[in-house]
Amino acid sequence: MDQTYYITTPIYYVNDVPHIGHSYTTIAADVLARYFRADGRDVRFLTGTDEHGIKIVKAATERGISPRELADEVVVGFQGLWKDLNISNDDFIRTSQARHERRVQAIINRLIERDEIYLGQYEGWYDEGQEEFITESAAADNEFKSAVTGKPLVRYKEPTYYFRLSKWVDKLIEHVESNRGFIQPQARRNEVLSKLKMGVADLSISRLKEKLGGWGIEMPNDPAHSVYVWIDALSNYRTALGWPEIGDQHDGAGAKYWPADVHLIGKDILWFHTVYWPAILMALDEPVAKCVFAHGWWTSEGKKMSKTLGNFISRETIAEICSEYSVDVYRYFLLRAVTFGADGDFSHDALQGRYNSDLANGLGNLLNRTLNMIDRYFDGKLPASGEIGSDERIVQAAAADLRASATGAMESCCFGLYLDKITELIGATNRYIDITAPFKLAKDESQVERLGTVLYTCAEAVRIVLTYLWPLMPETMAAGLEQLNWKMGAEGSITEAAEWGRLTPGTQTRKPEPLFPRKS
Ligand code: ME8
Repeated sequence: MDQTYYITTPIYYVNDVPHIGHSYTTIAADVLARYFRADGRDVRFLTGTDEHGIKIVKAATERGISPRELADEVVVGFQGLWKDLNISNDDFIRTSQARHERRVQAIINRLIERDEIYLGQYEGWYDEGQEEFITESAAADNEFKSAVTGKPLVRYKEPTYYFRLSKWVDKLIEHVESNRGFIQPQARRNEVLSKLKMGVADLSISRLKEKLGGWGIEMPNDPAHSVYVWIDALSNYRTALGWPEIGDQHDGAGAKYWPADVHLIGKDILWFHTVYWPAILMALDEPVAKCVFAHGWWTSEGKKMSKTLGNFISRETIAEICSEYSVDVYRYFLLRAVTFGADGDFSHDALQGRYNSDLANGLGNLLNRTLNMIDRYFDGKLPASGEIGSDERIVQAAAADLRASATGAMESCCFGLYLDKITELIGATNRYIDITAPFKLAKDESQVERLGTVLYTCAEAVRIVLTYLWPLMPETMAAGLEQLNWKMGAEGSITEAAEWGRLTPGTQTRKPEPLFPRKS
């Protein structure tokens, strides 16, 4: 059976419009999904929208429309952005869909059957922007304001159903400690562990339905209550696969793809994914996801994004960036500019700098030089390689190193390492051209075989670079490969295609059309 790969993004709230931050997580997930699909795995890539909760209700009320109308409007923006950005998700879940709502109720019923839920009374603080219950001491530490949005916390006093979270703390600690890869990067793992070791109270998992204007998923045991939005939302990762099976149609994906290989998230929602979600799964006697990877946050032009500051990178701003450069350049920049896991800043200067150095001067130039020389010296027909020596071996070793590291780098979401290996191969090939000086060899007829070896080596190196950059920049890399008369995906998996020597001598290549014209 094919090896599966299940990757998810957070499902995004529909109270506000999509922006660069959402695009970052989704692009990263898309790159992984494309890589593993191209490498022959059976991939399921899920994204979607989180449509319940008090903040959606309030945003809709402010606009004078219903929460459903708001959700229906905003979801179009998210789906449109994913189309703009060439996102290859296999499914898109909305938490207001019946397939999800019925399964969330089935999950709650199972928890009730297992005596994991009891009725109590909540009195305390709530962060409505984050949809999060805040302990008295954490509230006091932050002057009763949200640590994330800075808005005042709200005092709640109401009956609520609790999930016996405290009962699972020891098992959670043990799980995190014995599975080093479960929380990535490592610094986040330590953060979660130390907070867990301070003790965790039971979790309120319902809100009074009347306080949500009736918007939400009804608790199956009590129509006066709605399911707390985070329990509703986290369940999406399994309900989208048709689990639990409740008699309606499903395609067996629930058993096939779970446990997920990666939940990709931003650092803001780490606790929910590494404590609440696995505890619920443990209480259901179900396996937990293999990895939760929390990436950092983007600022814009050096400041936290805000509409009033004018530095908010909305779908429209992303479209402007993509029309000035391209969708692929935007995708590349987000993953190249910062180490995955760290915070980053988006600036037009940094984008232009990266574009010119990595893409126009580095990769674009290498492809142009190679194709130009094949065109000029061999009428566009790829020459055969003669005997190779130590100069060729250096380039081949860089290609072999990239090939050997690629899958592991992607498995651990190390885009930085993956791209470093690509950059090393580009650098090694550009140096190789400087050392072997093919334009000088071309002047000496007795060196025609040597010239062939050099150009074959360059063409192979650049083909392998383009192949590995394809998951990040699918359209531009396919166009570059076409100039080499090579079709992505036609020659087996990405790892197979990246084997040295796959290009057939005699292949007719094209005159180069610059993929990345220099910008000034
Ligand atoms: O939290 N930089 O939804 P959300 C980088 N519905 N990433 C950012 C970002 C920024 N400045 N701002 C947002 C929710 N993100 C819940 C999730 S999952 C079961 C429920 C990204 O719309 C990042 O991935 O607030 C973050 O985790 C997510 O958007 C939060 O999206």
